[in-house]
Amino acid sequence: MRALAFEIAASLLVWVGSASAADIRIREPWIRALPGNLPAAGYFELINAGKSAVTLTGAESPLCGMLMLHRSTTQDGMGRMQDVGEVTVPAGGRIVFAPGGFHLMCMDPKPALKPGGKAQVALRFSDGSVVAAAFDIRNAMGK
Ligand SMILES: [Cu+2]
Repeated sequence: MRALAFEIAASLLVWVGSASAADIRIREPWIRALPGNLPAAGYFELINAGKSAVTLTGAESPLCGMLMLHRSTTQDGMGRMQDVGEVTVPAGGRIVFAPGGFHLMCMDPKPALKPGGKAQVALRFSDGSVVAAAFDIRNAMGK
């Protein structure tokens, strides 16, 4: 009886304490391909339908040499980008990755990153889960 109570308590702990990939939704993912070898910025909406916070810690794509988490800011009228190590989405919350703010930065894009195609992206979270999304590849105008 005592063991059973412990098991119930333990499973409850797991249920409350961990977010799962099933709670994470990616809406309208797209990436802006630029001419030449210029870095391409990826945008989407990250929705956490779960009961605990989730933290995005990184991303990768076969079409990018490296995929980084960036945030654009304006300082003294100058646009800047900074690396952000991670982005936390509160329980039931959402974070919008959009021009002028958070974005994925695709460094060293591969030739296959061309408007009209799709880029497979894996988003990694701090609990070890990975969420895959197919990003629409748009042109410099975002079309
Ligand atoms: Cu950037």
